Amino acid sequence: MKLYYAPQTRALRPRWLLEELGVPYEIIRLDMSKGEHKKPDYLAVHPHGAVPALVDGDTTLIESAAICAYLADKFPEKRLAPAPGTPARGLYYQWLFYAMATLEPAVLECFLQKDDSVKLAKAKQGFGEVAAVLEKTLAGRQFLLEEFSAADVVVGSMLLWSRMMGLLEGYPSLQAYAGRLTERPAFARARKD
Ligand SMILES: N[C@@H](CCC(=O)N[C@@H](CS)C(=O)NCC(=O)O)C(=O)O
Repeated sequence: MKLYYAPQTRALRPRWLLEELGVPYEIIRLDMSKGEHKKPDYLAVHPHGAVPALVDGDTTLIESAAICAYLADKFPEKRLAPAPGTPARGLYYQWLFYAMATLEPAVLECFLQKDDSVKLAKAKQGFGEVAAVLEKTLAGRQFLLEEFSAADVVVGSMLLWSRMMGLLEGYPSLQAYAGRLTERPAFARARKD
Protein backbone atom coordinates (compact mmCIF):
# COMPACT_ATOMS: atom_id res chain seq x y z
CA MET A 1 0.00 0.00 0.00
CA LYS A 2 1.16 3.50 -0.82
CA LEU A 3 0.08 6.52 1.18
CA TYR A 4 0.48 9.92 -0.42
CA TYR A 5 1.39 12.11 2.48
CA ALA A 6 2.45 15.55 3.64
CA PRO A 7 3.17 16.39 7.28
CA GLN A 8 0.77 18.53 9.32
CA THR A 9 -2.15 17.72 7.06
CA ARG A 10 -5.16 15.43 7.13
CA ALA A 11 -2.83 12.74 5.80
CA LEU A 12 -1.77 12.22 9.41
CA ARG A 13 -5.06 10.36 9.96
CA PRO A 14 -4.42 7.34 7.71
CA ARG A 15 -0.74 7.34 8.62
CA TRP A 16 -1.61 7.15 12.30
CA LEU A 17 -4.09 4.38 11.56
CA LEU A 18 -1.50 2.44 9.55
CA GLU A 19 0.86 2.72 12.51
CA GLU A 20 -1.88 1.50 14.85
CA LEU A 21 -2.42 -1.46 12.53
CA GLY A 22 1.30 -2.17 12.36
CA VAL A 23 1.12 -3.25 8.72
CA PRO A 24 3.71 -2.44 6.04
CA TYR A 25 3.12 0.61 3.87
CA GLU A 26 5.08 2.97 1.73
CA ILE A 27 4.96 6.71 2.23
CA ILE A 28 5.07 8.93 -0.84
CA ARG A 29 5.85 12.40 0.39
CA LEU A 30 4.60 15.41 -1.45
CA ASP A 31 6.25 18.77 -0.94
CA MET A 32 3.22 21.02 -0.98
CA SER A 33 5.38 24.14 -0.81
CA LYS A 34 6.71 23.14 -4.22
CA GLY A 35 3.23 22.41 -5.54
CA GLU A 36 3.96 18.72 -6.02
CA HIS A 37 0.34 17.94 -5.14
CA LYS A 38 -0.86 19.88 -8.19
CA LYS A 39 1.39 18.20 -10.75
CA PRO A 40 -0.34 16.10 -13.43
CA ASP A 41 1.07 12.79 -12.17
CA TYR A 42 -0.46 13.35 -8.74
CA LEU A 43 -3.71 14.78 -10.14
CA ALA A 44 -4.08 11.39 -11.81
CA VAL A 45 -4.11 9.89 -8.28
CA HIS A 46 -6.17 12.54 -6.46
CA PRO A 47 -8.42 14.59 -8.75
CA HIS A 48 -8.38 17.57 -6.35
CA GLY A 49 -4.63 17.45 -5.82
CA ALA A 50 -5.06 17.08 -2.07
CA VAL A 51 -3.67 14.68 0.54
CA PRO A 52 -4.13 11.96 1.60
CA ALA A 53 -4.60 9.35 -1.09
CA LEU A 54 -4.10 5.63 -0.67
CA VAL A 55 -3.21 3.21 -3.44
CA ASP A 56 -3.84 -0.43 -2.60
CA GLY A 57 -3.25 -2.63 -5.61
CA ASP A 58 -5.65 -1.51 -8.32
CA THR A 59 -7.70 0.60 -5.91
CA THR A 60 -7.09 4.28 -5.30
CA LEU A 61 -8.93 5.95 -2.44
CA ILE A 62 -9.26 9.57 -1.38
CA GLU A 63 -10.88 11.13 1.73
CA SER A 64 -9.02 10.64 4.98
CA ALA A 65 -11.93 9.17 6.96
CA ALA A 66 -12.87 6.76 4.17
CA ILE A 67 -9.27 5.58 3.95
CA CYS A 68 -9.18 5.02 7.72
CA ALA A 69 -12.45 3.08 7.63
CA TYR A 70 -11.22 0.97 4.69
CA LEU A 71 -7.95 0.13 6.41
CA ALA A 72 -9.62 -0.78 9.69
CA ASP A 73 -11.92 -3.20 7.83
CA LYS A 74 -9.10 -4.64 5.76
CA PHE A 75 -7.40 -5.92 8.91
CA PRO A 76 -10.30 -7.06 11.15
CA GLU A 77 -7.94 -9.02 13.38
CA LYS A 78 -6.45 -5.72 14.57
CA ARG A 79 -9.82 -4.79 16.11
CA LEU A 80 -9.91 -1.13 15.06
CA ALA A 81 -13.52 -1.31 13.82
CA PRO A 82 -16.54 -3.05 15.38
CA ALA A 83 -18.11 -5.87 13.37
CA PRO A 84 -20.65 -4.78 10.70
CA GLY A 85 -24.26 -5.01 11.82
CA THR A 86 -23.54 -4.57 15.52
CA PRO A 87 -24.77 -1.61 17.59
CA ALA A 88 -21.14 -0.65 18.16
CA ARG A 89 -20.71 -0.45 14.39
CA GLY A 90 -23.61 1.99 14.24
CA LEU A 91 -21.94 4.23 16.79
CA TYR A 92 -18.65 3.86 14.96
CA TYR A 93 -20.25 5.16 11.76
CA GLN A 94 -21.91 7.91 13.74
CA TRP A 95 -18.60 9.25 15.06
CA LEU A 96 -16.78 8.92 11.74
CA PHE A 97 -19.49 10.88 9.95
CA TYR A 98 -19.86 13.31 12.84
CA ALA A 99 -16.15 14.05 12.60
CA MET A 100 -16.30 14.92 8.93
CA ALA A 101 -19.73 16.56 8.70
CA THR A 102 -20.07 18.31 12.07
CA LEU A 103 -16.79 18.56 13.97
CA GLU A 104 -14.40 19.42 11.15
CA PRO A 105 -16.47 22.32 9.74
CA ALA A 106 -16.75 23.79 13.26
CA VAL A 107 -12.99 23.60 13.83
CA LEU A 108 -12.23 24.88 10.35
CA GLU A 109 -14.48 27.89 10.86
CA CYS A 110 -12.53 28.83 14.01
CA PHE A 111 -9.29 28.52 12.05
CA LEU A 112 -10.57 30.63 9.17
CA GLN A 113 -11.92 33.37 11.44
CA LYS A 114 -8.92 33.56 13.75
CA ASP A 115 -8.10 37.16 12.71
CA ASP A 116 -11.61 38.57 13.09
CA SER A 117 -12.61 38.70 16.75
CA VAL A 118 -16.36 39.08 16.10
CA LYS A 119 -16.54 36.22 13.61
CA LEU A 120 -14.21 34.13 15.77
CA ALA A 121 -16.52 34.51 18.77
CA LYS A 122 -19.43 33.21 16.66
CA ALA A 123 -17.29 30.38 15.32
CA LYS A 124 -16.23 29.44 18.86
CA GLN A 125 -19.87 29.32 19.88
CA GLY A 126 -20.53 26.84 17.06
CA PHE A 127 -17.50 24.79 18.05
CA GLY A 128 -18.68 24.85 21.67
CA GLU A 129 -21.95 23.19 20.74
CA VAL A 130 -20.04 20.32 19.13
CA ALA A 131 -17.40 20.14 21.85
CA ALA A 132 -20.11 19.90 24.52
CA VAL A 133 -21.53 16.79 22.86
CA LEU A 134 -18.11 15.14 22.70
CA GLU A 135 -17.26 16.25 26.25
CA LYS A 136 -20.40 14.53 27.53
CA THR A 137 -19.66 11.41 25.46
CA LEU A 138 -16.09 11.10 26.70
CA ALA A 139 -16.72 11.94 30.36
CA GLY A 140 -15.63 8.91 32.38
CA ARG A 141 -14.53 6.83 29.41
CA GLN A 142 -11.30 6.21 27.56
CA PHE A 143 -12.49 6.21 23.96
CA LEU A 144 -15.58 6.93 21.87
CA LEU A 145 -16.51 3.23 21.87
CA GLU A 146 -15.68 0.51 24.37
CA GLU A 147 -12.34 -0.02 22.64
CA PHE A 148 -10.00 2.26 20.72
CA SER A 149 -11.09 2.39 17.05
CA ALA A 150 -10.50 4.22 13.79
CA ALA A 151 -13.19 6.67 14.94
CA ASP A 152 -10.78 7.84 17.66
CA VAL A 153 -8.12 8.48 15.03
CA VAL A 154 -10.46 10.62 12.93
CA VAL A 155 -12.24 12.48 15.76
CA GLY A 156 -9.04 12.63 17.80
CA SER A 157 -6.95 14.18 15.05
CA MET A 158 -9.48 17.01 14.80
CA LEU A 159 -9.50 17.51 18.55
CA LEU A 160 -5.71 17.67 18.55
CA TRP A 161 -5.92 20.40 15.95
CA SER A 162 -8.53 22.13 18.14
CA ARG A 163 -6.21 21.86 21.12
CA MET A 164 -3.42 23.54 19.15
CA MET A 165 -5.81 26.43 18.53
CA GLY A 166 -6.61 26.66 22.24
CA LEU A 167 -10.20 25.53 21.71
CA LEU A 168 -10.24 22.78 24.34
CA GLU A 169 -10.05 25.11 27.35
CA GLY A 170 -13.02 24.32 29.58
CA TYR A 171 -13.44 20.78 28.25
CA PRO A 172 -11.54 18.60 30.73
CA SER A 173 -12.65 15.26 29.27
CA LEU A 174 -11.58 16.33 25.80
CA GLN A 175 -8.23 17.51 27.10
CA ALA A 176 -7.68 14.21 28.90
CA TYR A 177 -8.74 12.29 25.77
CA ALA A 178 -6.35 14.33 23.61
CA GLY A 179 -3.58 13.60 26.11
CA ARG A 180 -4.31 9.85 26.00
CA LEU A 181 -4.22 9.84 22.22
CA THR A 182 -0.89 11.65 21.97
CA GLU A 183 0.64 9.15 24.39
CA ARG A 184 -0.05 6.29 21.98
CA PRO A 185 3.19 4.96 20.47
CA ALA A 186 1.54 4.70 17.03
CA PHE A 187 0.68 8.40 17.13
CA ALA A 188 4.29 9.27 17.96
CA ARG A 189 5.55 7.03 15.13
CA ALA A 190 3.16 8.65 12.66
CA ARG A 191 4.49 12.09 13.55
CA LYS A 192 8.16 11.25 13.80
CA ASP A 193 9.14 12.78 10.44
N1 LIG B 1 -11.86 15.97 2.93
C1 LIG B 1 -10.52 15.69 2.47
C2 LIG B 1 -9.73 16.98 2.51
C3 LIG B 1 -8.33 16.82 1.95
C4 LIG B 1 -7.60 18.15 2.00
O1 LIG B 1 -8.16 19.22 1.77
N2 LIG B 1 -6.30 18.08 2.29
C5 LIG B 1 -5.51 19.29 2.35
C6 LIG B 1 -4.39 19.14 3.36
S1 LIG B 1 -5.02 19.03 5.00
C7 LIG B 1 -4.86 19.53 1.01
O2 LIG B 1 -4.26 18.66 0.45
N3 LIG B 1 -5.00 20.75 0.49
C8 LIG B 1 -4.38 21.14 -0.73
C9 LIG B 1 -5.38 21.53 -1.78
O3 LIG B 1 -6.57 21.16 -1.62
O4 LIG B 1 -4.98 22.18 -2.71
C10 LIG B 1 -9.90 14.62 3.37
O5 LIG B 1 -10.25 14.54 4.55
O6 LIG B 1 -9.07 13.83 2.89
